[in-house]
Formats: sequence, structure tokens, C-alpha cells
Amino acid sequence: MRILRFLRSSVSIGKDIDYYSKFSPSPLSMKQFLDFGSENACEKTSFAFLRQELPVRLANIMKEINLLPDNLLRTPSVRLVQGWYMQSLQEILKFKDKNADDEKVTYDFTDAVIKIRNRHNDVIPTMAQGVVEYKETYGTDPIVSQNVQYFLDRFYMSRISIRMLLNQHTLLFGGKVKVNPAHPKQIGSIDPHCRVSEVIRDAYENARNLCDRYYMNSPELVLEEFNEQGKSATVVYVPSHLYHMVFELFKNAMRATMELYGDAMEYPSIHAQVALGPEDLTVKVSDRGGGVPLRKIDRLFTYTYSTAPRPSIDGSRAAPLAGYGYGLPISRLYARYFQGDLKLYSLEGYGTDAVIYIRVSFTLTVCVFCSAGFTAFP
Ligand code: W6P
Repeated sequence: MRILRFLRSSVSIGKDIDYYSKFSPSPLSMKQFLDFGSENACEKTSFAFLRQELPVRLANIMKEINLLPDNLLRTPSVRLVQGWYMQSLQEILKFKDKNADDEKVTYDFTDAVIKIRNRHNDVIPTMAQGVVEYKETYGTDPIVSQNVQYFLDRFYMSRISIRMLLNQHTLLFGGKVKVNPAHPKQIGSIDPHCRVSEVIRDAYENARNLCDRYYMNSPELVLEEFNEQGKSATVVYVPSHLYHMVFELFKNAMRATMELYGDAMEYPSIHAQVALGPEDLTVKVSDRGGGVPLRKIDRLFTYTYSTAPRPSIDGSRAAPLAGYGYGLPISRLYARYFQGDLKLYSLEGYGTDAVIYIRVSFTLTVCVFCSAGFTAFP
């Protein structure tokens, strides 16, 4: 009986995936995100949008998961992730024919959204584990590596875009009031006046703490801003995304510096520069950690290259500062999500400049899967 029910539900979920994957995801502009948080937008509007849009985004990426190499698809880790996507799709589809005017319905929906977000918390390390399992059994070749790279970039971009929707909905409608007491001026996760330098200093301090713990010392930060006198640069942005990116860059810059200078008592500072122009806000993080040869730069963004077995989590050894996991490629996706980018320029024998580009215009449409940009409200 149970098996029969399972079979029947997995046949119908297949049909749901087919149906919803035929729709294209609707990219939102920063302005549209802000409008959802304004006075005249309500939980009902957001509910009506999400109960269609979430299945579309989930189904589209589930179709792509199915195109992975068989041997990767069969790893327990990828199966696990696939199961989470199926479960979440089913939970959203339960709201298909529900009455949007019923407060109980929208309340339950917000609850479901929170559950789904939590279910998918560990997608990145779990997929990384799948890649490790695959590599251990089959090794890697350049073709598989390239396919995995293409897939994971789209998969993680899709995840960023879905989580953005989930977060906005729960932050705006999950509580009694729309304002977040910790960040009253934010619209959900978006800060219309995100102070870039504050985020940079915060990320530096936290990276420095890790560095001090691992190396017993750390390089200083020199931060410079280049824009209208006296004003510090602000952008309409998701501060947590900016934090994630610069934190990753600082960890890498610190590690390179500490590894090159070994037991020296003094270390060359890390320089961060912030420049605001009419189109771009640019953040450059420069270290003098000896650089990386050009031949090895691409590897820093390659999933099959940078995946190492997960470091032990028994806490008996301090976690290494960087180099495990997907920090850099994921950071680049965060930058590209709002039509920006993240690039590395290295001077081998000297140091590395890491540059984050952030587009200033808030009418830009965010990326759903790729970095192709267009404007919703020119
Ligand atoms: C390095 C390698 C790297 C990656 C990202 C950011 C900074 C640095 N410095 O040597």
C-alpha cells in the first residue's frame, strides 16, 4: 500500500516537474524587490506570486539535475539533495488551489516557506560531498569537470535566487510587522543605503579573528574610499551578500600573506579600496602574499578542483583559514546575481588584487540562472 502510494506520488511529481519546467523563471529587478516591501504590497500579492514562481524555479533546476552524469546522479549526496527539492516542490504545490484571501492559508504558506529554506541549508556542502564521492570512484577528466562547472554555476545561482525570494517573503511577512528590529531601514534583506565600508570593516574583523586563531597573528587593514568628499559610499544592496564576498576575499588574502611571511613579526597590510562611479561601485582587496601564477587562477573557481574532503569537525584542530569548499566560485555568483562580477588579478612574485564589481542602478534585473543582464525599467 505504502509503496503504491509512493509510486503514484513520484509519477505525479514527475508530471508537475514537466509542467512547471515549461515556464521560464521571472527575474525581478531590485526595484520590484523593494516594491514588495512598500506600503501597498501585501502578503497576498507575494503569496500569489510565489506559489507559481517557486514551482517554476524548482522544476527548472530539477530538470537540470536530471541531466548530470549518471555516476554523479547516483551518489547518495546528490540523491539526498534531489529528495529535498522534490519534497519542497510538493509542499508548495499544496497551496495551488487555496484561497489567497484566507489568512490561515497565507500564514501556513509563510510557515512552509521557512521550513523549505531550512531544509535546503546544507545544499552546498552536500553537493560538494557528492563531487568528492564521484572523484574518489571515477576520478575526473576535463569534460566532466567542465560539465560539472556549468551545472553547479547554474544550480547555485538558482539557489541564490530562490533563497532571495524565500528570505524576502519571510522577512517581510513572517513577523507581525514588516520592519526587522535589528535593521529597521532594510527592506527584507535589502539595504537601500548599504554602507559599503562598514560591511568591509566588519568582514575584515571577523576574518582577522579566524586568522589570529590559526596563525597567532594577522595583517592590518588599510581602507581607502574614492568618491565625493566626506561621503562614504552607499548602494542599494543585500549587505549579507557583500559581507559573504569580502569575507571570502579577506580570508584568502590573509592566508596568502601569512603563508608567505611565515614567522615574521610584521606583515604587509591588506589594502581595500572602494570607488563609486555612475555605473559601478568597485571594491578592490589587495594583498602582498606572493600572488598566483596565471595558469592556476581558473582553478580557484573550479568546483571539481577546489573540493577537498570535508575538514574534520571534531574541533580538535582549528579550521584552516580558507581553501576548502566553494568560497570563491559562490562569491562570484553573488556578485553576478545583481549583474556585477568578481575577478582576480595576480602579480606572481608580489601579490593579488581581488576586485568586486557592483552595479549601482537599482532598476537592474537580477539573474535567475546566468549572468546575462537586461533592464526591466529602462
Ligand atoms: C591569493 C589567492 C587569492 C584568492 C582570492 C583573494 C586573494 C588571494 N590572494 O594569493
